Amino acid sequence: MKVLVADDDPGSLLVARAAVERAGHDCLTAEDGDQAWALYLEYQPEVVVTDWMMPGMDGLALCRAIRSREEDLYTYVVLLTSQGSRDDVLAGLEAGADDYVTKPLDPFVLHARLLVARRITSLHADLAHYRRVLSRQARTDPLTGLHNRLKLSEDLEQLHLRSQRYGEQFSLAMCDVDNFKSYNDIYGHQEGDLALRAVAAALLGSTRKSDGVYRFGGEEFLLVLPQQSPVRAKALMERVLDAVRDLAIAHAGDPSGQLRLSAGMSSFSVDHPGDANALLGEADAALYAAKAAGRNRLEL
Ligand code: GH3
Ligand code: MG
Ligand code: MG
Ligand code: MG
Repeated sequence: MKVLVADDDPGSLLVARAAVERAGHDCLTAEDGDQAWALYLEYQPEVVVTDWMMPGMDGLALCRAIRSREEDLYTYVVLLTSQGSRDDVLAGLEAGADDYVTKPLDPFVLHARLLVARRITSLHADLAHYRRVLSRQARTDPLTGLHNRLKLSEDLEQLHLRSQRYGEQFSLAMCDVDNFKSYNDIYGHQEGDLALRAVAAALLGSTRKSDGVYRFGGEEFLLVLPQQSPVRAKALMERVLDAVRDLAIAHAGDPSGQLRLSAGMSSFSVDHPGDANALLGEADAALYAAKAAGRNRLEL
């Protein structure tokens, strides 16, 4: 681990450094709170051992600053307090310190505290890892691997705010597989699942990295096309529909004999500033029109 020790007493720093290094950790030292804060920001140590009374930022302020800043990374904070200062100990633990050691510093005691620090920081690292995994999972559609509707609502909100602020355009396209119920009826649900995965791959393959591809539900996919004029978005969507036709998935229940998509598009601009839900509704209405006009097409 990286251990930062902050103390304005050079003797105390020496003892602490020796103990930290003997325990097999890297030691950074600071002679006051401000220097400790700067080192903390630069090196992100897993453990901070800090004196209570120091020039500049004191141990309490340092502890609060660390707690207010950390996100995924947990810092284990040990306060160094003088004997008999019980109030300081309570105030320190309330400010977010994990533990305290009384001065004069006993190297053995610090070594023991570092064992605990390692266990706690590694638990926090596991926790942060699982949080990231779960967060990604919660936003991913398991069948296709595409982003799901939760991720869509978050991304769309962001994009809408950004586009409003900077006066940028974006387009949405709601896509729906034609006659998919009969595809399942003819080929079975498992083949249906494979077809949906193939469609998802075609959507990803025919859009840019900056475009968003989401599984909206069942056999419906939503494309988010940032910073695109309706004209360019329309051209892109024609290529997307082509890409799905080019998969050439046989579909006896479709008049063409192949699996195809219909899509409806809506666009945001300063002249047409609907909120995210209104835009989704417009794309859906356009999709409905595409279906009514005979499927296998894009409507605006
Ligand atoms: P339209 O051209 O009007 O869209 O006709 P459709 O048959 O595609 O429309 P409908 O909404 O009636 O049918 C959608 C079908 O999609 C019904 C449902 O069984 C199927 N479906 C939805 N999700 C999945 C899935 O995850 N896997 C499979 N295999 N089928 C799914
Ligand atoms: Mg001091
Ligand atoms: Mg549908
Ligand atoms: Mg359909």
